[in-house]
Amino acid sequence: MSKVYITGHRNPDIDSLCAASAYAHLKNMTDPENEYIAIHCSPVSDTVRKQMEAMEIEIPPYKKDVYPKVRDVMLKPVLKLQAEAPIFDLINTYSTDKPSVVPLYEGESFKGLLSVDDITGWFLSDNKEEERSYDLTVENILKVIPGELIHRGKSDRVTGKILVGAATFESFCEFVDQYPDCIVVTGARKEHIEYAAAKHMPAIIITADGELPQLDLAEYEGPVLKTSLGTAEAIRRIRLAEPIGSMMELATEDIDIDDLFTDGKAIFANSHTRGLAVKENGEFRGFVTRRCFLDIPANNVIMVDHNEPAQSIEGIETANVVEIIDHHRLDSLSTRMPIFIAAEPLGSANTIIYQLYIRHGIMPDQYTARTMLTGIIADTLILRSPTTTVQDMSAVEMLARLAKVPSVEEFGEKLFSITDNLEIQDPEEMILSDFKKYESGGMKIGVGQCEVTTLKNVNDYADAYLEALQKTAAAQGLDWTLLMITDVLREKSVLLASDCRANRDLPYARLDKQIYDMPGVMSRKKQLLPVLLSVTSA
Ligand SMILES: [Mn+2]
Repeated sequence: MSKVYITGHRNPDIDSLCAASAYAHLKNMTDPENEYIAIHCSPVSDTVRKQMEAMEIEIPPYKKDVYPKVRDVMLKPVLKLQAEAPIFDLINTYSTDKPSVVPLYEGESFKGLLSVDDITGWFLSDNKEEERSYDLTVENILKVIPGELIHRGKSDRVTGKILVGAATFESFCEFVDQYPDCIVVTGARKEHIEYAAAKHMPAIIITADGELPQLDLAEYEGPVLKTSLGTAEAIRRIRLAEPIGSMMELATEDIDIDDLFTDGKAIFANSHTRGLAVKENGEFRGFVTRRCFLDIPANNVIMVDHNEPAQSIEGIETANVVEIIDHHRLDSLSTRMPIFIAAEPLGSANTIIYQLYIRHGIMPDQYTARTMLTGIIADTLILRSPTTTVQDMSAVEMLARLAKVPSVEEFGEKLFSITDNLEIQDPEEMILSDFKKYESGGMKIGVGQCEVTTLKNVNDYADAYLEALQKTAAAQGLDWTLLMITDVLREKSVLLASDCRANRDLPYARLDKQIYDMPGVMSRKKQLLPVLLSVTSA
């Protein structure tokens, strides 16, 4: 199962947000093999947020970028080895699996990554010429040497080298006197055992099959274990009773789960480390090894309501674009594989998505119908914009029925009434909430658009907005900044313009100062833009 992110364009509008949600819903039904996740890729303006809230439609979650992350290649720990467990357990694990690092735990908490280098290092040092001393727990000894504890002793820990009681009693005694801190491994020899006990050797392991002779261990403080293993095997195993944690030489370095893939790769390129612990808010989540960074992963993305990489989520150039659903001019990216594209010059991306539901024979549920209806109503200005097509109208008719919306008109008025009172909004924010930039005749032009349900009170706020247009022009380095305020019910607009010589050439009646009347004008791209281009190129 792979994840596919569905995103609308940057500075998301209602059509974009609704299209991502509605399409993810359809894809999850028609392709259960994969997981489709609707997202938005740049902050949602306050106005759009309020409109979505008023229409009771959820905004898909925010995702900043689709660059490959450490998260995308992280390995989840399958084995949970306790640092206190005997090395013997680790060997059993390695014979079935051959990981280059193994996470070690202390209870439930992560202790560090044990690497194959640590393991090699331990075995090399264990087999060096000098005799080694072992630091063991009685619990671990019992885990690696099957047998019975016939005398418990006083401590749970045992430290010492290993001495075999194979010699005659006399020479054994000499050994014991010479090496007083050894764990004694011997057969069922009463004299040997009692001498070792009398000399307080740290532990005694008796390798014997049958009954033991009567032993006097009352004064002895170390543990005595009886096993049916042979002496050679008991000695081989006792070394492996050391805790796994004792093998770890270096502290484990961390990497954050949301760090970039390329940053993780760079760490491995510049160090000998075998693995890094992956942390999320300081909690251990998994680990990465060198192998994780051999191939760069790509996130799957479906672009809706846009097709230009420059308008898309950050990192789109590293992603695998698998589909495009759009109603804008094409200026798209190239792909490595053939992909599904549904591009039609309709009034809303949601109309195309509605048609895809029909194509798959799936009736949208009430909520999804409402989502698509909202997208179409928003983009077509309640079907009044000249971008509106017959398909948009029939989609709205059907979706309104499925969404149980009795009056599309009232539904639309509710949507646009949210921004109605421009007087109480922040002028600069409103200008920039839906702002597009163009270049023509050597001039840089910026045009904002706001939709309202009445233009009666324009004079109350026009001055503040004219001033804000001036400020916006300066802040953005623009020669001409305009705001189109559209009455979606009466199908007309008022245009506010910053100081510019080109104002004189506008073919609209001047109402006051730099305020113009635009009866019948609703579409920025279809009606206003051609006028602006012609007056600036003249
Ligand atoms: Mn759109």
